[in-house]
Amino acid sequence: TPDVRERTLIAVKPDGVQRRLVGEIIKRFERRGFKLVGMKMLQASEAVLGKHYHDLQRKPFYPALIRYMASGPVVAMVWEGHNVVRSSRLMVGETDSSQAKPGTVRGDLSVHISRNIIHASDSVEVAKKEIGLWFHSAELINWETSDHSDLYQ
Ligand code: DGI
Repeated sequence: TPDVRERTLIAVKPDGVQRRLVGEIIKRFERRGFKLVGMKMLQASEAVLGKHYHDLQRKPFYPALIRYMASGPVVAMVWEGHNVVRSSRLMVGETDSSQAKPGTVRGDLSVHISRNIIHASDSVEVAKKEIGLWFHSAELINWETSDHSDLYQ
């Protein structure tokens, strides 16, 4: 039986919210068959963003990245389902929007790496850390979808 409890953090970045792409992005994950288990709009603090992008601290683009991510609201979500981390990365596309394939969120909706509209965790381990950073456990809802047997064996 497939592990249907895997979770990932998806965030619509400030440019995605400004461009009114929240609904479009949610639609893609819903239609794929993933389950939304947490969602909130917030303006991220530099403290959270510093932890979230800890590994990029020494990159030349880091200060601009933090400024951009703190510049307006983001919509943070936790999505659940079989292989959701890997599948989401495929749905989101390459980091550099100009290399992202058509059919992906970035490849359909953005043109530059510095404004790539969406975040998706890049491994199951990282997803656990990021979900813990962005959400309190009480903000995540355990619920059953009525179409489970249409999505999974
Ligand atoms: O997991 P990703 O978001 O696809 O990529 P990442 O974790 O390597 O980088 C995090 C974000 O940092 C990415 O979504 C956009 C930004 N970034 C990464 N590399 C560059 C960059 N921004 C600029 N301007 N230039 C870069 O080379």
